Amino acid sequence: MRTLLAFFLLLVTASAQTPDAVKLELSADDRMVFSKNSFEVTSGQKVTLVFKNTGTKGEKSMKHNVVVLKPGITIVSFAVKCNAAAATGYVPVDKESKEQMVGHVKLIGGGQSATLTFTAGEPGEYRFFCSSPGHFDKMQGKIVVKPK
Ligand SMILES: [Cu+2]
Repeated sequence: MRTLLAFFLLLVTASAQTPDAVKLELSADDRMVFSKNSFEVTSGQKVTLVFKNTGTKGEKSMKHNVVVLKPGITIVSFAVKCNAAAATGYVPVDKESKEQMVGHVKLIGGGQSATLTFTAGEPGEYRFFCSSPGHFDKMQGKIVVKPK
């Protein structure tokens, strides 16, 4: 029995050390800062980014989103296009912009949450930010994708 338990624990430990899926948790509220600015994942991992807007003023809370860019794409250059995309939640929908993004979590208000799922691509630094106008200054970070 004890051997079996030890074996089971070993299995659990092993699977936790080499996960093929990872969940990243991020939140923000009316203070306009993200709860985390840096994440590390491994190339090939299935990543689930769960974003919560923890603002407590409901509809009156500041709205936020999360845009994840591909390596080499700078936030400053991309944010200009976001400012002009109010109709689509401050996320541009043209072909070039879509190619520059890994994806995005939609714009949400206080008390809401939303998710983005993607497979971690080539190793590198993937910048993320909130594209609501004027927010990226304080609301930004990076997902570092490590080689397998
Ligand atoms: Cu924001």
